Amino acid sequence: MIGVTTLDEFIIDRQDDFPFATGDLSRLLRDIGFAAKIVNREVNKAGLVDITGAAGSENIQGEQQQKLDVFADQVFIKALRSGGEVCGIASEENDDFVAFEDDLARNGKYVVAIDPLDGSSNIDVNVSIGTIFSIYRRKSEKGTIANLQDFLQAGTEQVAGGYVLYGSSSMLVYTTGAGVNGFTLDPSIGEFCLSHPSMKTAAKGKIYSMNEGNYYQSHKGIQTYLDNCKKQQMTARYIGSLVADFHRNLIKGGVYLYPGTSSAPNGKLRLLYECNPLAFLIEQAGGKATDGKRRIMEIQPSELHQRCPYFVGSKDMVDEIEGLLNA
Ligand code: AHM
Ligand code: MG
Repeated sequence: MIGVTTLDEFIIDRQDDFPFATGDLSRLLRDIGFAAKIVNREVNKAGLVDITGAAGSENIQGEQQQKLDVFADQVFIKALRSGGEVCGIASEENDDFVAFEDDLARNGKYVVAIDPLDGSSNIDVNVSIGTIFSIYRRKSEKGTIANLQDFLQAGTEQVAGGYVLYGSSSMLVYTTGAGVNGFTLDPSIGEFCLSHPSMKTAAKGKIYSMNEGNYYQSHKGIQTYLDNCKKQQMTARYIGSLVADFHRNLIKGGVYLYPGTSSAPNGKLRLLYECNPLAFLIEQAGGKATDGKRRIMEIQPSELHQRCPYFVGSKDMVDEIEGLLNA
């Protein structure tokens, strides 16, 4: 298309970045882009139809209602199952991973960890929400059924990571380890179009994002950091949707904090499908992600839904937090 690069065109052009690529990863990324458009369509009409009701309840026509996050989960599973590149998917929505057993999918090279619709408390109130995804090469033999070890890989093993933001406009942002690129959905043509090439984040920004309701439950170092932010008249911004908070800070410069608290020492966020993909993106954009002690991407997971404290964003700001936590 003249003057516009669509996500699909961009992915195909970039396939040459991987010398032995067969196109499977490209197809997989395109499947995610396609599923995201379907989820986006439903998110945009969430207030119009009865889809935001509680899962399991019935609407006025006596039809089973589906919560939007359950719907999103099913859309991604369906798109990835039928694509043939993926042998299994771990999702925030399901206690266990889903292994695809049909012949086509068993031969898939990749596994995906995904939070299909993050920001659940914002779904019903028309505030931005997102999808976060992480792609790994499987460890198990092709042709077999995916197993837990395929998913319990450190973030450094990711072949791609990204998110979709369903906001005032919708965007898909991803990395395959060769920089970060952002695409905005043009609803008139139904395509994600390259709008934010080679995204970089500032070494230091003015924004800090934390649920400060947790202030008194947080480590002294975090309290000191927040006090310092206020003394320096920095800007507090917290949407409560990780993707939206992360996206804003990536563009403007800033830091997002979800520390461990006295009642939840590992914080709230999940390593596999929330922390790792965004850590991959921020590092590719020049920033940093840590749990206060360790580089997020080097943590060896032992459980699918493992949580970890999370500090992500502009490098100097994350360094300062790490310093205070370890003083
Ligand atoms: P969810 O997966 O249940 O939606 O929870 C994750 C969300 C993040 O998007 C957000 O940053 C965080 O939880 C907000 O938590 P809190 O309400 O404790 O501030
Ligand atoms: Mg989530």
